[in-house]
Amino acid sequence: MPLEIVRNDITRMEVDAIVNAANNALLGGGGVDGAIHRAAGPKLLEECRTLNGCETGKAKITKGYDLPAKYVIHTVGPVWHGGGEGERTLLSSCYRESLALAKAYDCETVAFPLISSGVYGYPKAEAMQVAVDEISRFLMENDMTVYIVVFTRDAVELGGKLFKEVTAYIDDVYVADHYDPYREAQRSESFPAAAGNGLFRRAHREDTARNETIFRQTEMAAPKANLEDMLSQIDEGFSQMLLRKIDEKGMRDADCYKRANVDRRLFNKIKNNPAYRPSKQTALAFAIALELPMLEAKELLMKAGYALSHSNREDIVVEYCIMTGNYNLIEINQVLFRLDLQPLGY
Ligand code: AR6
Repeated sequence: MPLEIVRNDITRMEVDAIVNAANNALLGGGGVDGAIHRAAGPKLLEECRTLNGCETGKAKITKGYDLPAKYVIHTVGPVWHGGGEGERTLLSSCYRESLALAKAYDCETVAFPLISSGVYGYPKAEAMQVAVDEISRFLMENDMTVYIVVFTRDAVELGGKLFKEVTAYIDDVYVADHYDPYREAQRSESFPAAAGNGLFRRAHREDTARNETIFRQTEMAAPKANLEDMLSQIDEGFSQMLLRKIDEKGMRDADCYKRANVDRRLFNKIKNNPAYRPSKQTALAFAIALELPMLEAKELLMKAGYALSHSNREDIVVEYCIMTGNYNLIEINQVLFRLDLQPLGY
């Protein structure tokens, strides 16, 4: 997946390059800087001494030494002074400069911590927004897998308006869907005085009888099915519907798969194989990228053999976003991440 938010210790990331939130001297420090130097071993400091420091907003690269990563990209984030001293511009520049270096060194996978969001005091939710904006912009033009790595305790502080709305919606849907009148009636059997108790049981018996009659009538009315005929009338598949929708929207393939946070290889697999069955996360990601209204989103999902269900919290999040017209996949993934749910993409 081109952009992924993960919860991990960045020193354990098996990627081509990890990014260090360093200081101007580039001679080590606390936080993620200290952790990277400890894990890389003393040779990292030796190489850093040859770099003559680094300006705020810029980046320099070294080898990774004992780290699983081949390179460390050292960037210096701004100290937070309330937001009025160009902090956002400087922080954006850290991501841009680091990504440009990663590209120049042919890195295919890069992991960032939330630069400036520790000792330097940049509010975490805002630091995350800058990271997401800059990385997404870069990924629109480049093929790379970029991870934003956050510690568990960081994640708790990553708030946001959409997150609050979605959690409220999940609560509502859960309350509505888990209110079962029959179970309520059974529960209230131990309270003979409860009104309506017998009514529920009778309604249940009547419903069951009615359903059985409808089932028998449908069975009798159905013409004799012929399997061969049915197979010859197979519907448009996921891949076909996806390509048709891309055309109808006047999008380029790349616009669509990049918006879906799906990489080019997977998109080509889907494109070249009409019978390809993507994962549910991929199918949903394309529904979001295409900005499909609810019915069409459900149809696309169905083509891949899936449905949206209220017993699934991921589905409720996506449903809420489609209903409210929020088709920003990265934002949706941030909410899914905070809720410990699987992100969209693949
Ligand atoms: N993996 C991933 N994230 C981490 C890790 C880790 N191992 N350790 C910390 N973080 P900070 P800054 C998170 O303070 O704000 C140093 O002393 C952390 O929770 O490391 O840019 C430098 O030498 C936070 O969200 O960097 C500088 O003097 C984020 O990484 C100064 O701190 C960044 O926190 C730089 O401050």
